[in-house]
Amino acid sequence: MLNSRHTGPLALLTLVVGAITVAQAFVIDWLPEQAGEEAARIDWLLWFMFWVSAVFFVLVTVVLLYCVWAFRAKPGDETDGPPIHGNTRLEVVWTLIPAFLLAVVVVLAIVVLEDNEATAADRVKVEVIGEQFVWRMQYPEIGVESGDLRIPVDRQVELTMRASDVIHSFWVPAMRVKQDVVPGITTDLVFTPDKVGTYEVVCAEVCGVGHGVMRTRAIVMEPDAYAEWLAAAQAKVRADADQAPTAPAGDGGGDAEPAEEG
Ligand SMILES: [Cu+2]
Repeated sequence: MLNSRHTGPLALLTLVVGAITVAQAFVIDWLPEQAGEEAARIDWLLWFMFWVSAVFFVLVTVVLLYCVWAFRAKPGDETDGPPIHGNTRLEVVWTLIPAFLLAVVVVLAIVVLEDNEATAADRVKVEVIGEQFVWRMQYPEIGVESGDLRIPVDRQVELTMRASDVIHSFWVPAMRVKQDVVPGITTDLVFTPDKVGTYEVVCAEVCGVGHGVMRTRAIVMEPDAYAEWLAAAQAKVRADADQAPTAPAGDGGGDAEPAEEG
C-alpha cells in the first residue's frame, strides 16, 4: 500500500502535470470558429472526451514519472525485481473502467449524430459534384450552378453529393461536418449554418496532384441577400439560355465560353 513518504511528492507531481494539462487546453485556441448548430454538439463531445482522457493522462503520467524516479535501481544493484505473475483484481478494474467509458462515449456519440443528422422540412437542397480539382454546387430546382456554396443563415442545408472521378471528401471545418464524396454512389451531408460569413470548404481526401487547391467557400448569407443572389443567378441563367441554349449555367467556374452577342 501507499507509503506516506510517497504521498507528498505524488500530490505535488499531480498538481504540476494537472496544471500543465489544464493550461494547454485553455491557452491554445485549438478549434476553428463555430458557424453551425452542429458545431457546438461536436465540440461538446470532443471536449468531454478530452477531459475524460485528461484525467487518465494525468494519473498515468504522474505514476509513471514518479515510479521511474522513486523506484530506480541503486547504482551497482544488479538484482532482479520480485517475480510478479499478475493481479486479477487490477486487471478486471482496468478493463471495466475503459469499457464503461467507451460505452458512455458511444451512447453520447449516437445521440449527437442523431441530432446532427435529423433533417428539417424546410431545408435548402444543393447538389454537389466533386471532381479533380473543383467543387460544383448545383441548385437543381432553379438550374443554377455556382463555384461557391451560397446558403441562407439559420436554415438547414442538405447536400447531395457525387464524385465524377475519384473519391473526395467535403469538409467545412467551421460547421464541423465532413462527408466522403464517392464515385458511383450518392452521399448526403446536412448542417445548419447559424452565423453569416464566409467559411472554408476543403477537400479532405487526397485526390490527386491538385488536392491541396481543391478548396472553395461556403458563403452564409442573410435570407434576403440569399434570395436576391438566387434571383439574380436565375435571371442570368435564363438570359444565357435565351442566347445560347447549350451554354453551361452558372456563376463562377461554369461559364467558360463567351456568350455570343447579337
Ligand atoms: Cu478532392
